[in-house]
Amino acid sequence: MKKVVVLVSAGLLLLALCGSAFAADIKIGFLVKQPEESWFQDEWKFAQQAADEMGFELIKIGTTDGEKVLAAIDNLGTQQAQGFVICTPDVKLGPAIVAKAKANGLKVMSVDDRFVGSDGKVMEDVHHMGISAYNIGKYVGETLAAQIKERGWDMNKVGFLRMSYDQLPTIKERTDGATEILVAAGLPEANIYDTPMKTLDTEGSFNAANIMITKQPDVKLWVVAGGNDSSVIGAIRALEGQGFTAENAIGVGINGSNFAINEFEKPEVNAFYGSIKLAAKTHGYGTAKLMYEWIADGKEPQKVTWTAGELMTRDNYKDMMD
Ligand code: FCA
Repeated sequence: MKKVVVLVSAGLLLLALCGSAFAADIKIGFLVKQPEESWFQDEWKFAQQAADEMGFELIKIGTTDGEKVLAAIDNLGTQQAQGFVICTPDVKLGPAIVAKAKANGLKVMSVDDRFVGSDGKVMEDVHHMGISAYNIGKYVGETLAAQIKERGWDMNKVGFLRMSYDQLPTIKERTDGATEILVAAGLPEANIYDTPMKTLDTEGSFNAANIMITKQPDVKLWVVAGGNDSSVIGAIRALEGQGFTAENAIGVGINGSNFAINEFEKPEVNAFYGSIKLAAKTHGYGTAKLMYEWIADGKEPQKVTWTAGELMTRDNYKDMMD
């Protein structure tokens, strides 16, 4: 009898061990540079959806600087994760991230911000999902140009508050795209007020814009573009502080997540006209799924995927919410 019990228990143990090699044992990290930004909260939310559906464990870590990134990758290694998706706080960390991942036996895929190698070129070997930044920037420019026209403003009198953050290529492409379209629509080059932000957040945008607007008291009509919603919303707050409203200022952001929705839900219409809503679900759920299939089925994702966006305004935001 004793022998039977021992055999049965051994059998059960074996079964349990075999079972544990499947989905339940797969751990995937999702590292983001700005965990307080609604865009990244959306990515996490959708990645969690993938984890719940597919039965793997998602480890979410906010990695706001290089030190935190490297510590997080070691931490994933210790937890015996098999891979991670990352939006790095600095694209130049690419080589260090790849080396750390390798040392810990982890697969890596970047999202949003693409790694740049020591030679200054994008690291094409690393799997990546990003937005078609230049086209989305052009979409911002087209939206602003259409609004200028609709209001009958004289292009020569419009100032373009370009909230730039050129150290991040995906952001530079966005502001370049918007600039190209505005100039093609007749905006004089002299009316471009390039306003570099120290940090890519609402505060960085507010501070930079505030100084620029104060320095240009002769500009009575402003249009604002930047790399994302925060870059534009900070500037809109600075404009409001100096008396500008929807009557004489127009801003169009990028992301279309909660930061933009909050603006549309304010009872009074303000100068934040719209946002190009990006595919947060594809960036969160999609990348987590690609990583899962890579680990579980050995199915390597395609090297690079570019996603598009759609204009979201007060008129359509409710229909566009995920
Ligand atoms: C960058 C920006 C984010 C978001 C993302 C797609 O990482 O910082 O706000 O626009 O690209």
